[in-house]
Amino acid sequence: MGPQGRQHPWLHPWVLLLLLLPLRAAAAARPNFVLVLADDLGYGDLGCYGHPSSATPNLDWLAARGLRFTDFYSAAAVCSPSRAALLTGRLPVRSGIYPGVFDPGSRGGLPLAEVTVAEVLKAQGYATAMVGKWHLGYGINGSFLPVHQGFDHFLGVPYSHDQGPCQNLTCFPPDTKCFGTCDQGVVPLPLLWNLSIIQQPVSFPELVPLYNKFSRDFIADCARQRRPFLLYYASHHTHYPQFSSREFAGRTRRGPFGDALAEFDDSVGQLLQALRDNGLESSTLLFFTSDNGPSTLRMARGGSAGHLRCGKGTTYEGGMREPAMAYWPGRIAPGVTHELASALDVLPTLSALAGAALPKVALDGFDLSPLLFGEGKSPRQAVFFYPPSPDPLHGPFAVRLGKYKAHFFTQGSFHSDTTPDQACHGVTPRTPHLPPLLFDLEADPGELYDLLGDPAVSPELLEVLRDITMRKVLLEQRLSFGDSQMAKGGDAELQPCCAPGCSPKPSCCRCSPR
Ligand code: CSN
Ligand code: MG
Repeated sequence: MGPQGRQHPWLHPWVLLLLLLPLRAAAAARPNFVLVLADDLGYGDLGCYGHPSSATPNLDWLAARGLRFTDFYSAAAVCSPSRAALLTGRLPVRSGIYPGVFDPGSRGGLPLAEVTVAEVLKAQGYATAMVGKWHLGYGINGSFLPVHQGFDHFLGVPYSHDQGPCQNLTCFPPDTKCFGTCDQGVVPLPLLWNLSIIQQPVSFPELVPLYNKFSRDFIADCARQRRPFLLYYASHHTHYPQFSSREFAGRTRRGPFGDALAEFDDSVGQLLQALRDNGLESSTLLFFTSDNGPSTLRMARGGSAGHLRCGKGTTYEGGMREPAMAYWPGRIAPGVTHELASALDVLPTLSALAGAALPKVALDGFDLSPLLFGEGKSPRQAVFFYPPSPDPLHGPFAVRLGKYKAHFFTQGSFHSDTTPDQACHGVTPRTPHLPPLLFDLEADPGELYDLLGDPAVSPELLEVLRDITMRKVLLEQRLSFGDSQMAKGGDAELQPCCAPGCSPKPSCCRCSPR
């Protein structure tokens, strides 16, 4: 042995490198997640889903390089329950997110006992952030806000931007008239940073650039810290009343809806660029979808369900079938899938990819990773369609199994007014169907031709009907409704106000930016 003694063999640089390799592999096995949600964007609204005049170059780019879903469903036809399901992997009736949506002064919210995907990932060491529209409750002192549901950071508005006085929603150009009814007699819309109101009313034409900067900074911070992350970007676009920043107003062929959509699309482009700039594109799964179908009530300023029937608020396809894409270069091959999938599958899928155990509660979602990676079919065989005002007596209004969908009840919704089909409209009450209406969604995606309307029903179709009915009964047997959070009602005192003691309320709740 020489005078300096020999280096311990484990300290040899090559050995160290070999020891570190598995760590790097483990890091690669824990991808980042960017979850992008559009609001009230219909199945037919994007260029890549066939819209003739939308300008969606970034989403179309994603569609060409990622996996595009043709048969992806939200779990509800309105906002709050759809978002609850996306974050928890549970049918919203289980969590009590019914009927309808949360109001600015709602007492209820997504129960804190529910486990969100942010909580699952945070427990795995992920950094978590949410930007945009929450709509899962505010509560006393903001007790239902995202920072209490697993998100380390939140910049956003706690509910829909029509749930405040429209005249304060300074659209761009500034003299743009609001289209549709906004809620009067409630507080102006607040912008929150974690638990603090930093602006009230929100300046919507300046909001999206703030969201994009927040997102870029979060991504860069995580990259610097080499921490895996979840970013949930829930855009207000393309919900009514449409707004957009100066850069986008009046810039598209499709009018205000098209401008709002173009600004949303640009945000997606900025998220992609931020991933690229930080060298994270190949270690990040970006998933995009929408919360529910188009608000056709808003006519040309609402979205489009394409050739699907009806829209928002209904259990027809237009209410709940959504555009969706998964992008992860090098891992997810570009293509189109016709396999069944649901927003309910997001939590189980992300949990599996992060190596996290599933929450020990009844889940309604499946791990889609074999489908994403081209290793197999979707584990999902059925989709259940609960209406915006569900109850245990009526159960799911419709069930899809494979390519067949049976409607046991149908009901119109005012959100789907102005479509040519009166079955979609708010005037059409809940209507039972016995036998159910049965559609072949591959031959007839528009749900126009009831297969059981034909007197000569084949034994095969009767078998399909039996199978669907059995699955419906089985679900109903094992599903219990959570206590309705909306039944807790509201209290004007709970509406977020940046100047709590001010008068006269609610209009005095106004504060300038930081
Ligand atoms: S939603 O839209 O929040 O995107 O579902 O802004 O169902 O009574 C829905 N609603 C206001 C809304 C009210 C909304 C309702
Ligand atoms: Mg919505």
